[in-house]
Amino acid sequence: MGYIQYMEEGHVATMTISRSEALNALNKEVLEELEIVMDRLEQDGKIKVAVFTGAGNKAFVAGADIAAMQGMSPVAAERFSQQGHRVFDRLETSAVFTIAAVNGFALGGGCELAMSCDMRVASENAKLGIPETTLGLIPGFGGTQRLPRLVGLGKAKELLATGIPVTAAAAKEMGLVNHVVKQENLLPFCYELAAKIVSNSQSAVRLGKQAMNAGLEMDQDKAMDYEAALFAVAFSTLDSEEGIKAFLEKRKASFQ
Ligand code: CO8
Repeated sequence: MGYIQYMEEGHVATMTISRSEALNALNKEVLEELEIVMDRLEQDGKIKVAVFTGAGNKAFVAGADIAAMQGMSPVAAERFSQQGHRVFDRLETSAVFTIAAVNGFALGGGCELAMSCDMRVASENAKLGIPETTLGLIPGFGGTQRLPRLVGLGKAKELLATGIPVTAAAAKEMGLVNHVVKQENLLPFCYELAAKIVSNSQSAVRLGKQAMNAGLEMDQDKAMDYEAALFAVAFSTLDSEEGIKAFLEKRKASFQ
């Protein structure tokens, strides 16, 4: 892996995107590497939580690589956009729970990467935004869809049309990030959350995530039916048997 530093400890993997010459901007190769890493994680089955961050203390990911986009044909641009969709959809729907540790600029494709993770924790110095309109572009890695779902249409349109990034504190206020912490606490804080998630039933976390992701795309009646169906699946697992039994026996559950 040339651009992604991979580290794992127990059931938690950390992926650090590292292209210091371009503030960790995403090119085709970085996206390919992300896809390969996700393949490995999911096949292996050991990793339950994946933390994504950027190398250094200035940028998470400063966007898609603008230099690499120069001179692209519209067809190549569409393919690049589709590659981003494939990889980011993968993060969003993965059996592995994903956390973005936003350690600095998360702009354009970087903000879109963060939004495709299940949750986001930002350091105090982080700035998030979708400045594509300043380049004559629109977000192309899912941002026009994920941002309004996270922060509401009005705020999303403001960020799109002005292109002005927001501070970590403002991002938290609008629901774009879940938590803001000091930079030195960013990874430790994410690992604390990860440890809590790892201690719960992995199948339940996965099914709950699936119900939320898919349910948001349905009308509410259908989404309720879908929830009931997945509830039945959760109910049929050994984890649910163990979780209920452990509660009644006043002991800590030991999940698979
Ligand atoms: N792509 C390529 N290189 C970049 C990028 C980027 N997104 N961001 C920064 N760099 C490079 C700079 O060119 C510079 O390189 P060099 O040292 O060789 O001149 C180096 O990183 C350091 O950057 P700066 O000197 O600019 O650092 P500053 O501290 O002055 O500024 C900023 C930091 C504010 C983050 C600034 O670098 C910036 O504005 N970057 C671009 C942010 C941006 O516009 N991002 C959106 C890109 S478009 C996008 O993401 C679309 C996604 C969908 C694509 C769909 C497919 C077609």
